[in-house]
Amino acid sequence: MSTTLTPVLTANWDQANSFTIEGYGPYDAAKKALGMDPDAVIQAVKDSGLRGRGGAGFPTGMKWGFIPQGDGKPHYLVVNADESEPGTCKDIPLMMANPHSLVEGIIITSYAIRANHAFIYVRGEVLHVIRRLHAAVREAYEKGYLGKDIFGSGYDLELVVHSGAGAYICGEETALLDSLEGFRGQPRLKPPFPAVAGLYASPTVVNNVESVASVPSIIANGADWFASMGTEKSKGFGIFSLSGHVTRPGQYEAPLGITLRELLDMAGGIREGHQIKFWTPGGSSTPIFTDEHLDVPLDFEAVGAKGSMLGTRALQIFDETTCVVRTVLRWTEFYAHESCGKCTPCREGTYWLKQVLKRLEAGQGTEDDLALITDIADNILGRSFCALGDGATSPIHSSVKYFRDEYLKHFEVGGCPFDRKKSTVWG
Ligand code: L3W
Ligand code: SF4
Repeated sequence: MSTTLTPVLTANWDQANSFTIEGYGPYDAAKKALGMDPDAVIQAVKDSGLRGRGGAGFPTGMKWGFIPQGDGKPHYLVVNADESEPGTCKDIPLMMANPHSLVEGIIITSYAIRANHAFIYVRGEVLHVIRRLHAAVREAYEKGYLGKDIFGSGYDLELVVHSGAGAYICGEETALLDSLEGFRGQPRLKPPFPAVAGLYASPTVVNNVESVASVPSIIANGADWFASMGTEKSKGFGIFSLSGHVTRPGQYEAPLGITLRELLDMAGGIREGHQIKFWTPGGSSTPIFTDEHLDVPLDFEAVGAKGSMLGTRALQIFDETTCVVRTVLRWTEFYAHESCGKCTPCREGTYWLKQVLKRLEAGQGTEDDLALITDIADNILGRSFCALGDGATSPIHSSVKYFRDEYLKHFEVGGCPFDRKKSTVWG
């Protein structure tokens, strides 16, 4: 199955010096882009079909094209490196092993949108990543790839690495902008979208790390090269993060549209002697799938058609030893803790979901509690101010849909029917 792998972002991860500028090589793609008209750079990214790799899949070139031109305002690029979705673990290894693909992508993106200031907003807990980014940015300045008159093109760019303070909500793009401005991170009303009024009320592109890091390869190899991979509407490649009950968990870079069955072939399958029970296609905010979804192409459309979301391709895989109720409780505790408190459905709803799920998991619930968690989730979904609230309902609705009997079993036996020692996931 290794023929299906597309090593681009991960190509040099095994090299000892992959994170240095020497290991990465000269910024030829940036040099090429700075010799092009900025609009031609935007058009190349539009033609490639690249869609945002942060979860929503919004067309990247189209987002860049929203930045008004000749408006007299400063423009900004902000890279969302606040990766914290449960299960999502692709941007951090990418920044550790290949930070220069991100820095080079930032130069190209900033040039295209006519920005002279860019920021990497990185989550505050990952000190090792922050240090690595600072080192990479320093190297790029020393080479003259950042700063004044880059490659003699007359184009100037300053790049700042800014660390957050560890709130999941700051991965929501407008809360991130508030935090970057020095305020408490809470989502802003959209519209206006950041492309119109973002950082300091100026036109701002907020892109995910992997989206920006993919840009140099598009400029170097051409839009057609990128568009030749993937599916009709989900072009190119992406990093698929396999975690949980897998023989060889890790990052698998592959064309969009690959299936979990194919990825598992590469990853040595489910741990020996066990079978897959359920999994997330894109982190805990995406409705869970079961063994009946092993052949669903992992692209935005096919996953959506089956009632979930491709999200961040965070494939968390659980075998038959795992209690789905306990797993959903864990995720819900996370959402209740991370809810920013701005709107009532999410602030109150995630708290009540947690309380009722605790009761259900302990075998002290009733069948009415199943209806109750569904009702609470229905009152959060579509009524919350931002995607965090909606995301919190995904595990609830999908687990009740596929594993209703397992919930019932808990109060039939008066406790959790699973032996936790057998599951290596939750301990
Ligand atoms: C200008 C318009 N811009 C949309 C832009 C918008 C944003 C992008 C996508 O949530 C999802 C969420 C998580 N003019 C525009 C426009 N835009 N219309 O397009 O926007 P949106 O609102 O669809 O998504 P979002 O609010 O960015 C992202 C899901 O991803 N997720 C990922 C979570 C993981 C992390 C992490 O760990 N880093 O965030 C997992 O499923 O639930 O649905 O830039 O401005 N007319
Ligand atoms: Fe805050 Fe949750 Fe409301 Fe989002 S949905 S604004 S995280 S309270």
